[in-house]
Amino acid sequence: MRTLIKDTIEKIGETVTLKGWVNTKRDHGKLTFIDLRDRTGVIQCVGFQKMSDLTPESSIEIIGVVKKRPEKMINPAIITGKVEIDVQEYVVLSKSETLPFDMGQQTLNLELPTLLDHRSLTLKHEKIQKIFKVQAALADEFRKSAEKLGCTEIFIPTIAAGATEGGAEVFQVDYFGHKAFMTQSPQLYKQIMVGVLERVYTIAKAYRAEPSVTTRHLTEATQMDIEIAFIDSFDELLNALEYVGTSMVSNVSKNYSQILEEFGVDQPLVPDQIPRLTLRQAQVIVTKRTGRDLSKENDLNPEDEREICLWGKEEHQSDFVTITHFPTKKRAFYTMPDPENPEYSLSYDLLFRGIEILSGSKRINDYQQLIQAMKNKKVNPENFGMYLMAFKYGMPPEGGFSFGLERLTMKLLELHNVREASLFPRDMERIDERLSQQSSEDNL
Ligand code: AMO
Repeated sequence: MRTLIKDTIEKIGETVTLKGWVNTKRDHGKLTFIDLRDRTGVIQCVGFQKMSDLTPESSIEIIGVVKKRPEKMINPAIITGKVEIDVQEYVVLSKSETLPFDMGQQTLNLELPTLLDHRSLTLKHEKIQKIFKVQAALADEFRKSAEKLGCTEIFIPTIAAGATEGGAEVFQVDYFGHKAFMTQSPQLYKQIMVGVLERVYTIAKAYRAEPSVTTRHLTEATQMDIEIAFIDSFDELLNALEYVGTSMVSNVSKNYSQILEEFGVDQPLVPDQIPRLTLRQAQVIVTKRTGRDLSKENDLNPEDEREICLWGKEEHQSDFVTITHFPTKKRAFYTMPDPENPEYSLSYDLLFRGIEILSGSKRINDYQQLIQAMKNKKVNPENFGMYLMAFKYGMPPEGGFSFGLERLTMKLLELHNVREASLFPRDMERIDERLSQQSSEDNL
C-alpha cells in the first residue's frame, strides 16, 4: 500500500512504498540521493544503487525503510526533515526526458516568457504549485463567506447575446452565423438571479479583449461575484464586501503562513475598520502626498492606487482601502447614481496592497430608469431583452461586487505579474503558445 510522503515521519523503522516524482538527484560516489516529491511534500531518499535510469521529473515508485536522520543532518525547512528513506528497490513508472532547464532550484529563476512557454513543466515546480494552492484556498474562503452571507451558488453562461460591461473590449464569436459575445463578467446573470434567489454568488470566467499588455490584465480572468437584494443602505454593501475581502485574506494568510514566509511576504494588515474614502477624498490625499494635481481625473490610475495604499498602511495600518463614489459617467450603465449628487455614483473599488482587486455598486433596479441609463450610455436595450425582463417583474433594491481571483492571488503573494497567478494565462500575445510564433510557423 502506498504511503504519502507527509506520513513517513510516523513510520520510523517501517518499510514503505512511496510514489512520486524525482525532484532532484545527486550522485555522491557510491551513494545516490533523490529528493522525491508527491502531493504532500518532499523526502530525501538514499540508495547504494547507481540509479542511472532516474532522470529529474520521472515518476517512480520507491520501496525503502524510513530512517531517522543523524542529528546534524536534520533539515528543519521541510516536514520530513528528520527522516530519510533507505532505498531497497525502485521502479520507473514513466521516465522524463531531459529537462530544458534545471528545475532543482528553490526558486525557478526564469524569465516570464520562458516560464510560460514551458507551463506544463514549470507548474510542477514546488514553489509554483504553492501559488495555486493559495489560489484554491482563496476561492474556498470566498465560497465560505458567501455562504455565510446567505448566498446561493449559481453557474452562469459564458456566451451572451450582448456585451455586458460596454466598451469595445469584447470577444465576438460566430454562433451558427449569429453574432454572440464571450461574457465580460457574470454581471447580467447575477442580477437576474437576485430577482429569483435574493442572494447569489458565482466564480466565473470573464473575457476581456484587452488591447494592451500590462502586469495586471488578462484576457481571460476569474471573477468571484456576489449580488445581494433587499439592501437597506449603501453601507450594507460596503460592510459585505469588506467582510468577504478581509475574511479571505486573513484566513488564507493564517492557514498558509509558511507559504507566505517562503515568498518573503508579510502577514497582511487588516484593521477592524478598513479606511473608506470617496474618490475625491482619495485624490486630495494623493495630491497632498505627491503634489500631482488630480482634480480633473475621473478615476485613480495605477500610480494613485499605489500611493493611496501607502497612505492606508501608514495612517491606518491597513493593506486595504475602500474607494467610493466614482463619477457616474465612468461606471457601467447598471450603476446607481447617488441621489444626493447624481454626478457621482453609489459605486466602489477595493484596493489591496496597491491595486484594485474588486469593484461593484448599488444597481439601478427600476425598469424605466435602467432603460434611460442604457440609452445615456449608448447601449441598445434591444440587445438585453432577457436581462431587462427581470426588471419588469419586481426587482428589489440590490447591489453587488466582484473580486479578481488572479489579482488577489498576485498581491497576497506579492508576485510581479498577474500571469504568474494564472495557470494558463491568456493575453493578446498568448493562448498557451505565443501567437506570434504560431503565426510565423503557419506562414512557413
Ligand atoms: P470590473 O470590470 O472592475 O467589474 O471587474 C471586477 C474585478 O475583476 C478583476 N478583473 C481583471 N483581472 C485581470 N484581468 C482583467 N482583464 C480583469 N478585469 C477585471 C479586477 C476587478 O476589480 N461587473 C463588474 C463588477 C460588479 O459591479 O459587480 C465588473 O466586472 O480585480
